[in-house]
Amino acid sequence: MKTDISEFLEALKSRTPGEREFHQAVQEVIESVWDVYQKNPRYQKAKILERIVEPERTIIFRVPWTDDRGEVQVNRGYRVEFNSAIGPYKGGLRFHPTVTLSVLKFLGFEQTFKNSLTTLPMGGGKGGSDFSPKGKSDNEIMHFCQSFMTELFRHIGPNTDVPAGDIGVGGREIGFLFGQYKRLRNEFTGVLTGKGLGWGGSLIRPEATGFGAVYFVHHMLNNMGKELEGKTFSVSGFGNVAWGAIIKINELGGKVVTISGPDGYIYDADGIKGEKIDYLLELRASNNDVVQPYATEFGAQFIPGKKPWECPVDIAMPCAYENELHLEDAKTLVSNGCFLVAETSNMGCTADAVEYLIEAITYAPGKAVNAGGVAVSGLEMSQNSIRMNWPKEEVDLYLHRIMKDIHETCVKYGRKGNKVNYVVGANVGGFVKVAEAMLAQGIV
Ligand code: 2IT
Repeated sequence: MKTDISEFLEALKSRTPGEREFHQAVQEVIESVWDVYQKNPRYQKAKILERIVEPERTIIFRVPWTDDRGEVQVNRGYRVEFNSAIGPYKGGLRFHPTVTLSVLKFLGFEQTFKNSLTTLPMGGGKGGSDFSPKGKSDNEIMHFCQSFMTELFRHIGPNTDVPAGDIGVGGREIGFLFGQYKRLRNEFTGVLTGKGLGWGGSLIRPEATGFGAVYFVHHMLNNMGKELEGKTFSVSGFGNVAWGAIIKINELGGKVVTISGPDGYIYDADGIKGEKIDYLLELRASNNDVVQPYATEFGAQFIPGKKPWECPVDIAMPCAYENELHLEDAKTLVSNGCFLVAETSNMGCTADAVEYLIEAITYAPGKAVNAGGVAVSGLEMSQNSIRMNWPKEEVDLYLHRIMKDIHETCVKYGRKGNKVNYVVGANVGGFVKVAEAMLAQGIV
């Protein structure tokens, strides 16, 4: 069996040389679904796996713009329309200097299974640019967004492809992108999610990824006969996802002692709570991408150049970037008493860290844990379609129900003795629905 998997992966690698992140994401899914695939000749005959790893369409384009000094800048824009078997392509846009085709293919591939898990009708896609918002003025960000949309608008639409935010793309960027789309199309539609509340956005969308992740952790803990209350958490990052998670952990009686940035991490023994949480929004809006100022503001410890995984906690939630938690970090966490890692960033743990964590403690992958973000994007699409805004309580209820359903799906497909393998559960659960839809729709 192993040889077949490695043959498949070798073939993929030779067709997509150098796409390291994409290979990593595919390998994890293929290893999880291989048994199901082997037992299902219908899937094999229709070459579901061969087709599912090939994006339906990849768009790459030039994004020229002029900075505040009048100098011409050139970035590269992308949209990877990965899979539309169960709905329009759906997934975020990432603006960050590390963006490459490989990164967006891994994200679009993951998004396909994540969106399937949400139970909502959304296909998978991802896009973005190597543009760095760091140190840019609002005016420069607007000009960049307008130029980016001047090409992207012809490829997307409310029933075709619905982008949203990701790293470097928040409410401000979605506003600029939406404005330009509307101007070019002369159409006010739900083509993007994460919009402002007064113009088609959904309540809870900014908090949704973090809230959903904590709901998921709550169900994991319940399944182990444990409670969230009184547990200590380490969180990485300080952006939208970390912020939402920290709010909800506090609400449910947990304590968060770390956040991090590219410059190092903060250790706050008293817990990140109250006005300290609001301060994260200020940090993010400053466009500086550093966490050190938090230490000065609140007299907490700042540990430069390090990641927060060396702190003793009960639960770790990586909320920043792919491959931010390595095998050594995982071992340190476990030896300091950590019993649960809920990956909240997309592919936040390296493959060897995942392998270790599954055996050593309880681990759940990003595509299950962080699906609340795109789930509420799906709810924003529903509200736009019926031209309604649901109250906060209603959106939150849906979100909680969806996260509970995803947890149940993981348990259904991933139960192994008295443990749950959440990687197998999430991958198989997400895969089967997409595979069945692809089968029903013929060779397309
Ligand atoms: O990784 C993700 O799921 C997102 N960035 C959110 C995507 C979305 O369409 O809301």
